[in-house]
Amino acid sequence: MNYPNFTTEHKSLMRKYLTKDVFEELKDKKTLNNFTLENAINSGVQNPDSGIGAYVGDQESYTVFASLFDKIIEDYHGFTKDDTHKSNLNVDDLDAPLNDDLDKYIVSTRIRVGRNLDNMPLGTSISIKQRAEVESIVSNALSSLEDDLKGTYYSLDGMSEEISSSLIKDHFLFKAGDRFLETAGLNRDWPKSRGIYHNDNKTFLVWINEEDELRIISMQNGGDIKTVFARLIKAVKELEKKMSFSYSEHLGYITSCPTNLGTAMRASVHIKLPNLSNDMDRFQEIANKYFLQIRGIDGEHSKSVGGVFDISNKRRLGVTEVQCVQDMYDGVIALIEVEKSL
Ligand code: ADP
Ligand code: CIR
Repeated sequence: MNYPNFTTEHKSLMRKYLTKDVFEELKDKKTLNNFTLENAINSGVQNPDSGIGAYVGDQESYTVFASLFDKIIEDYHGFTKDDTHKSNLNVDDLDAPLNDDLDKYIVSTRIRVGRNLDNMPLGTSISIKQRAEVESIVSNALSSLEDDLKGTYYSLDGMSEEISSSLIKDHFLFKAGDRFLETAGLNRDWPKSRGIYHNDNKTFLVWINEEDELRIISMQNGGDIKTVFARLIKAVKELEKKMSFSYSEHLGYITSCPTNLGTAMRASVHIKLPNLSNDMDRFQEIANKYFLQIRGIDGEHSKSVGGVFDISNKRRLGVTEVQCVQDMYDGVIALIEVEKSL
């Protein structure tokens, strides 16, 4: 493999930190699952507009390709090799009272965590047989959940176009054919062993075998962030009793994209900010101050529609789950104040 042909269009963190020296050091290395540097950077090489541009194949990749991933991790999360990750899933430590403004401006709230099974390669290098094993372990565990977490698993293989499009449109299901995931090897054998579990009112959902083996999701209309967080914690604790997740003392929960390490948590709101949308510089300045990321409303790399944005915590590693939600809450309160003044 030769050093990639980067152009001025390539803006990712991978492109920034894959110097010729780092490339020479890593180009012939591979993990026990045969994951190579070429596999790790393909998504960022093929998609110049990537923000990050790299995925790992397994937990070992974070050590084998450390000269690249340590720098990406430090840049994105502000987390260094000597830092340690901490967890806090106590909902009572969250200071997020509900008020009328939150319900007025927030359309819906969603909190998700990513998880991958211990002793299993990640989706980027998993075999068709192992992927089916993941689907079976996770869907069996889900079928034993009770009360408000009780639901049904729907396989994507055989799901009608009509049902999948409506689930995607209503923000419940991941979309097919994402070009970043495609070039990362995450869409191999599509749609085999992919699916979605949800309870009747779609406030608790689990995606199986998308970017991570599990995405555990709690969501509902309106701005009651604490209730959404409490439901997510309950679900995560129930699932932990039934399976073991890939975890490292240093990096927290192991995920295929380095942006999701640590808590693997993204707490987001869809929020109406039509005035602020006319001053994107100011909007971005507030987002930076509160460690927020701004996305459009149809998922990552999508656009805002009608002045509604997806606002979420940016940091996930080296901060606790409570802090991730607190970042989002504090930032949203600040955004609403500015929106009202405009
Ligand atoms: P993630 O990595 O968190 O799964 P995406 O940005 O790809 O991120 O979003 C996945 C789906 O979740 C998309 O359909 C998106 O519109 C939806 N979504 C994200 N946040 C919210 C929210 N607060 N309310 C409703 N839907 C949401
Ligand atoms: C990119 O580099 O822009 C994509 N690979 C997405 C990176 C962060 N998002 C994610 O993990 N979902």
